[in-house]
Amino acid sequence: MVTVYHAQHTRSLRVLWTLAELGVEADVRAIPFPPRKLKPEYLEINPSGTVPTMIDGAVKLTESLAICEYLADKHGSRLLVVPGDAARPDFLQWLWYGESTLMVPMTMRARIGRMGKTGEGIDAVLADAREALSARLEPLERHLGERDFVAADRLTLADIALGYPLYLVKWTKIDEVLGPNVRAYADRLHARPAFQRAAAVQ
Ligand SMILES: N[C@@H](CCC(=O)N[C@@H](CS)C(=O)NCC(=O)O)C(=O)O
Repeated sequence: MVTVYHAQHTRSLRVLWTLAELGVEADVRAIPFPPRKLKPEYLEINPSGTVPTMIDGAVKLTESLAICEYLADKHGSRLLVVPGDAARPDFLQWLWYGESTLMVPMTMRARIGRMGKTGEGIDAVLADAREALSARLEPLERHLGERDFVAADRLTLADIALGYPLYLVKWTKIDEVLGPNVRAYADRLHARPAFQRAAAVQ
């Protein structure tokens, strides 16, 4: 059984969601966030102090999407879109979009928010990050159109990658950045029983 270090509302949610979609059990170890400050022993497991970490025998991974891909691969799942499939370019685009393009402004807001500082400079950075996020959601809004999923007409890891920043948008109450297609898409993803089970793990 794989071990997953998890903190609620962090990217380890993607891993628990993937496991739930796969119907695979894991030994989930909940840790306080941020472990760098609240659980220094965790640095022996993952010196960067980031969450998640997954251990499977001799394999240790600390990138959420690498872990999801490893698990989907291990369990032969259709959450992946394999090379050669016509949907592969869309899959790659949105898989990476979720962690890189969307998470950059989202993380900026989350980190600053967590520091609890206020002031004109802080407000300007938060507003700029929100503006960037709003612009970065526009290509997704257009891509979704009538689609239910971003690639291959089924749930893939690309949706799980995107579903996390969209969850943070709702959790941090900046839903006004969501256009109608992205909002409906996020609601569909977050209504999935597997997502709800994962999000409830504390
Ligand atoms: N790209 C990594 C980022 C991991 C990451 O930064 N996780 C955040 C939580 S969502 C974290 O642990 N931050 C703690 C810190 O930076 O001290 C991934 O996808 O797993």
